[in-house]
Amino acid sequence: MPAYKLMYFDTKGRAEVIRLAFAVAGQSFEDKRIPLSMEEWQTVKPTIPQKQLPCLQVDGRLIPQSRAIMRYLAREFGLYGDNNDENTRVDVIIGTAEDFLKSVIALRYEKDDTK
Ligand SMILES: N[C@@H](CCC(=O)N[C@@H](CS)C(=O)NCC(=O)O)C(=O)O
Repeated sequence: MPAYKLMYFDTKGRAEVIRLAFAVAGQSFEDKRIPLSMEEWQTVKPTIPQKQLPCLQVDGRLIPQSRAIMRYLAREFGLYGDNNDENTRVDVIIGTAEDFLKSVIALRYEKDDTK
């Protein structure tokens, strides 16, 4: 098995589903959490493709984009289904989770308390 290192901030956000995929697969990984204080992130950022997290390191190769990472691991761990219909059901769940996350993030930064 390759050595996996998942880089993200010290929160669930876009990384938690990836962490869950490792847990479901029983695969160990380094859960590198960069402190939300932006100091360390500003040092790390220039080394990350697309300059955003999460980013997965697989034996030294860097994979950006949370959905690409999820699909990569799902294929690696046999969690993506066995045929096109099953793959598509997984894609629907991934897309729905993304929509849900976007609405949670919007709520987090909403200034109007009544909403
Ligand atoms: N489409 C990207 C979005 C990644 C993204 O927005 N990452 C944010 C944290 S959730 C980030 O790295 N923010 C810090 C920055 O842009 O400097 C993905 O799904 O991975």
